[in-house]
Amino acid sequence: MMSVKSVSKFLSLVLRHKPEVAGLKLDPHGWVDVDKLLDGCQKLGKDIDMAMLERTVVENDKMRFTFNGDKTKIRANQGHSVLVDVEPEEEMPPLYLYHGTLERNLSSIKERGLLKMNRLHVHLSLDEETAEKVAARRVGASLICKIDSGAMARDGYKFYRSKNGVWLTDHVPPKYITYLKGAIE
Ligand code: HQG
Repeated sequence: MMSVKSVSKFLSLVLRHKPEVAGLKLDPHGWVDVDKLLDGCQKLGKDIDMAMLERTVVENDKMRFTFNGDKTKIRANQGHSVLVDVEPEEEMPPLYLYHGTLERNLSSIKERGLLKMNRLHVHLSLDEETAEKVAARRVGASLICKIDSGAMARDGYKFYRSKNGVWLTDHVPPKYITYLKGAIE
């Protein structure tokens, strides 16, 4: 029996980045049919049934996935590299947001700001602690960027909030960033 965590990892791969590994295509809003997903999992020898999908949606630590109303479709709430519109709400951000990264990215971020890289948005955290956790996913000294999101909003930059509360934007230019940890001038 797979753990909720390993099912979540596999769903992140399929529902955000590589639906083709399970023989699937995301619809324009990122949904896939639950039946087709379960079929695809079976074909890959993954022991995932509807009960396990339900547990993964409910118990997932970051609420990464959502069912539609009658649970015939499922999608990831954010984090995609596949071009879909999961309809995050445009919202006024708090005065500051945070982004956890590695110190080795400092000079590039100072030059170019925060870029989306492979994903559809730059992902920002509500607090420093969450940003630390994001940074800690990778090996190396961490760097926390403090974003003057209030100033960005006043300057016309748009912010979105995903269904699971992650703040998203398209680009953070260097002038809105201060560096809280690991910053070496
Ligand atoms: C970095 C996880 C050099 C950026 C997390 C990051 C998050 C630059 C990496 C979510 C740069 C991209 C997203 C620049 C950005 N020069 N490096 N100019 N601009 N970068 O994984 O924010 O568990 O696409 O700092 O918790 O790390 O998957 O983004 O290090 O919420 O749900 O380029 O993924 O959530 O990496 O993570 P990623 P991220 P889940």
